[in-house]
Amino acid sequence: MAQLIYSPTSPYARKCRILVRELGLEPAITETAANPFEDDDVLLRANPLGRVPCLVMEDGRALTESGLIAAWLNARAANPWRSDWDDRRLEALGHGLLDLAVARRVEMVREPGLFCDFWITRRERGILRALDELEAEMATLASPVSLGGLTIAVALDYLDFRYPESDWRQRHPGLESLHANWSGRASFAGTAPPVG
Ligand SMILES: N[C@@H](CCC(=O)N[C@@H](CS)C(=O)NCC(=O)O)C(=O)O
Repeated sequence: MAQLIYSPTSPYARKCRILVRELGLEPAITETAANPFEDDDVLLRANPLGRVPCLVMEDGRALTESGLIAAWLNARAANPWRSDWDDRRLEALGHGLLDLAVARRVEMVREPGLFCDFWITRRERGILRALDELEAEMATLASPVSLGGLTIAVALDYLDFRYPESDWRQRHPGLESLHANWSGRASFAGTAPPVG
């Protein structure tokens, strides 16, 4: 059995957990929860970077990036998702949106006196540009059920989770529809981060 180490609030890990379910790989993958910020032993033994997700393959070697783990899962599926360059391009853009949203939050969890307005504003501008670009790209998304579509939907749901005041839906009807499509899937609902 391979082992997927995750934390329930990590959107990167959530992408991998959704994929496990969508691709019918549950029988081959066990999931182990670990808190990266408590330096859990199980995580540090597998991943010197101390980050989730981490996938330990059957032979004990570990994969440490969500995109790499997703590609590995897809390669093992009986019915893999189509993943051409255009979809990979959108996957990378969605991943970048997620990186900016996570980085902005990291700025906010500092001691109040240590907030850095420069980085917060820079992340916010990047998030807005990425949302506009992704909205324009929705016409090129071949299917919502793709690595690109999934990554973008996870990033949008992370905005709702960490920034409930965010009005990203207002000027982005295509993204709203992608998010609504994913919200109706059991894999997405079953991996939602805990509230509170
Ligand atoms: N580029 C990585 C990012 C993973 C990541 O930053 N995970 C966060 C949780 S959302 C983490 O484990 N952070 C702990 C730390 O940075 O020390 C990926 O795509 O898997």
